[in-house]
Amino acid sequence: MTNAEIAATFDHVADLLEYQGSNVFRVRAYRNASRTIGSMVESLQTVRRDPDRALTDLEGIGADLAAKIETLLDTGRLPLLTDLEKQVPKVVFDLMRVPGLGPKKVKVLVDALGIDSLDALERACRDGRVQDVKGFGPKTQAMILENIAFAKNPEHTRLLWSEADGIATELVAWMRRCPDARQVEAAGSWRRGRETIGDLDLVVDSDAPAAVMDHLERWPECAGVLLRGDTKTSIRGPKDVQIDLRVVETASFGAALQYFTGSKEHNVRLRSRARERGLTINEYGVHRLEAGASVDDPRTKGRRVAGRTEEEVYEAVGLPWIPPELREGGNEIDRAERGELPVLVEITDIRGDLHMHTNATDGEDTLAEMVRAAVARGLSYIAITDHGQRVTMAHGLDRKRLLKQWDEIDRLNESLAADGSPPIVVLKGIEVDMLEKGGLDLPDDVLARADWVVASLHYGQNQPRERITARIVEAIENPFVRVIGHPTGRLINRRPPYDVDIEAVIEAAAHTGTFLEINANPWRLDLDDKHAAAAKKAGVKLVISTDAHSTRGLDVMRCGVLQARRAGLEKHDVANTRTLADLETLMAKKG
Ligand code: DGT
Ligand code: CA
Ligand code: CA
Ligand code: ZN
Repeated sequence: MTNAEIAATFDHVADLLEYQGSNVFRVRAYRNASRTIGSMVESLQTVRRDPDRALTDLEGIGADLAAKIETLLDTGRLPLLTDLEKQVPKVVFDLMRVPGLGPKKVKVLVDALGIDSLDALERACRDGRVQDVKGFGPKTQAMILENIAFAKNPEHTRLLWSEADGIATELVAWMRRCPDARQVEAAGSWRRGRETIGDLDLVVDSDAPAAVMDHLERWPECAGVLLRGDTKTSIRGPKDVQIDLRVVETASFGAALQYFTGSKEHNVRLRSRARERGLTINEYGVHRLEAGASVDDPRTKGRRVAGRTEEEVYEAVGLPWIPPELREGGNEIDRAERGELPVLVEITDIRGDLHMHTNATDGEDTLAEMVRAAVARGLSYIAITDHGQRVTMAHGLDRKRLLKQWDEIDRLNESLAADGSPPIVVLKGIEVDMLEKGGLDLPDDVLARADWVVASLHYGQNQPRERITARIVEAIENPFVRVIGHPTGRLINRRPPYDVDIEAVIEAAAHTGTFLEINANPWRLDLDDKHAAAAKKAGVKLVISTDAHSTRGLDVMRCGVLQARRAGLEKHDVANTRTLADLETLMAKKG
């Protein structure tokens, strides 16, 4: 069994246990194990076979889970799961794919209405039977109906970029161990950094395509071969993702990488530009057309003028190299031609992280652990932004607990500074909630004492557009609010954004000098690339934040940076690329 399959098995167990109403700690243990295993690059089998290591060294894996992993590796089955599956109706899994329907709600629906399929649930909503179930009501019924349509949309079954990235990293490392492969690169939407990925595309430079394809098929995570030709093959990988491999010779490698990186629209424009110059461009290279040669023949008889590298390909059509994140067929070719491509922000430009949680609210780790992890990641400042009191579910902070946390941060900063220049400065922050009726969940006299205030909207997400927009604009106008957290509230593949007039939000942010967040959590990426580009255009500064709920959560920064790059953001567009002193100068402009 592969890591991905074992992770999925544990997730499955967690769902079933939750459906049955098991102990929350038991459920959480399986979820954490699934997350740990899902984000591992090395295979569990390798760890197990290493005499110097034990499965129990892995975070969240105790003796019981380690034994279950061994059973899965040896037999491919888990008796516990077989038992659970017998006890729980199959329909439960389909229903849980509907945004907002967790194991508990599904159980109520199944028990009360005898729902046996997604279609049956849809009918029950239309007939008005769901609203009569205790705890549901007409609003929930309408929401379920909307979300069934969302769950049925094939767009919403695409992998998150970060999930695809875990697979791509492992795959590329495997292929680079193939003795016949000279160069190996992943291309397609993964390389362009799209928020979701349909399939993975791999380009390999080799003279021995058959050997390279055999090597791919021997990958331990390969779950089946879908098709095989002379120089291309497709397999099924973890999480059912399709992997398309293309093998080319060295002279064509740059052209193939360019072609399979796409996007299709970008390639179409590049091709027509080539034609205007008497050239053809395809996955084999750029060729100068000779009399009698056909544009439509991929191995055209023309003389090859480029193909070895991507730079060469772009140069042949009179352009500088264009970063993959910009290749979406917008105005990137015109900008490249005019020498006006942005110098995109990079992960190494990021100096601070201004949104994170500790175990004072719904985070997993302590203040000290978060600070240590931030130092280890080379950050020079962070803001601790636990939830305000409205978020009761997360044990949000009231005035008293918040001031106590801030005292703790004061002491921490003093001890960090005790030996001269401190490795990091910790800002006293808070993530306040925009209340359903307007206003924030902590008073201004408390916020006035904060170094950094994030305002977010977690409740009343189904309010009408004017209400939601007014709540956010009101928060923007509060003099102490520095940034709006995850401004549209969407969860990719799970929950649509709330109905908000984003243009009005951007305008208010520009007017007041309030920042807007690019939340780097791979489920959020909020603002998205298009909205972030619109914010930049309006003169708004963005803040890329991890919203980490554990030390590991700090690692998603690069997902946010990728979206910022797709938005065309440069270093100066992102507030947290500044030194703390320069950030404070920028903050002083609000008013
Ligand atoms: P995905 O997989 O849906 O997330 O998106 P992509 O962009 O990875 O698309 P995919 O895997 O179908 O193809 C990879 C790249 O190959 C695509 O971005 C551009 C190139 N490509 C594929 N089919 C065509 C085509 O018919 N014409 C052109 N010009 N390029 C193509
Ligand atoms: Ca693809
Ligand atoms: Ca593909
Ligand atoms: Zn947060």
